[in-house]
Amino acid sequence: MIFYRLKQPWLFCLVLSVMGGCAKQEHPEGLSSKDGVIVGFSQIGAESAWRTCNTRSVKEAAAQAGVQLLFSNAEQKQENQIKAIRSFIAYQVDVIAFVPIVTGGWDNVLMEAKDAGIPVLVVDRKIDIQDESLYAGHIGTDGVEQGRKAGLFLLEKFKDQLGNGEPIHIVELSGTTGSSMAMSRAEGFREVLSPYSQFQIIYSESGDFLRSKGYELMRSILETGLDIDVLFSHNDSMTLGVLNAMKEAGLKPGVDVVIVTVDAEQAAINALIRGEVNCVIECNPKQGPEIIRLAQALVRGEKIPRLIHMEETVFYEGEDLSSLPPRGY
Ligand code: GYE
Repeated sequence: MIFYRLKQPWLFCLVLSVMGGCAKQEHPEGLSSKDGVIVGFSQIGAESAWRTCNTRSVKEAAAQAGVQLLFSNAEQKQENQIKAIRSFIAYQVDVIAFVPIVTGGWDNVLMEAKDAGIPVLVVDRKIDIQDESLYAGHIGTDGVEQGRKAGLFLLEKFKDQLGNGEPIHIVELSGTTGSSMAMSRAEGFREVLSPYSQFQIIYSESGDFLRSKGYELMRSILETGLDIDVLFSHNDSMTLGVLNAMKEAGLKPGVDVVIVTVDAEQAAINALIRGEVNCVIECNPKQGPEIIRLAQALVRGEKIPRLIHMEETVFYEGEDLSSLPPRGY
């Protein structure tokens, strides 16, 4: 089946709709990346403000660079990502970029991309794969470091209690099960706190990075009467749901329960300023310019770094954030 690189992305959708998993055909005569770079981008969904900002960043960067972006929203399903990647292969894109919703299950489809001679960029989250040559590089954020930062904040916050033997009860709402982000944030958090036996994670459950699940989980936790000193939430969306549940239960979040959250979307910064959360760890979603730059380098046949982490900071309670520019997500 020969698929000519149709210049109209809407035709891609047509291709996508009739596609099974076809191997790429030989480049049709006369078409090459000189005709403009085409990047196939498989995004996991729109589960959080962070994710929608990540998508916007890629789309804006592609438009700015004159790169044609074939965009697929997988709606949180890995099988949709695999289908989209196969369609990008059939469409003969120049580069495939994708956000792996979970770490496993990518070997076969990435082998197909390799066989088709299409370089792959892993974006945001990481993959667990036998043959590392199946992707050119990874650009994202350091989840382990984000977890460490959360732990270090708590060491500072509770420094006067350390040594008095009093347990410090932690509830953890983690991200999507099987995602590198959930596993890495949990790893870094535990790495810092495990030497201090007073810090006890008494409950850990996946809220799937969703606000609705953060609300539901916290509501059911509070109904059990669990004594919570700290909440470590793997993303702001879940935290925003938690805040509603705590207030409904008559609790003062940020006062009755110390809250550490990750992403640093505007709503979380606003909650920090209101004193409803105590520490916001930045996870930078604005990866678009770097992603497009790396894709263009791959099209030029250049090697790219295997791993690029975005610059990130931490926002603490009591900080003067009056000059902080709008977060954009
Ligand atoms: O923290 C969350 C999104 O993979 C870093 O996924 C991303 C995470 C982010 O749903 O808001």
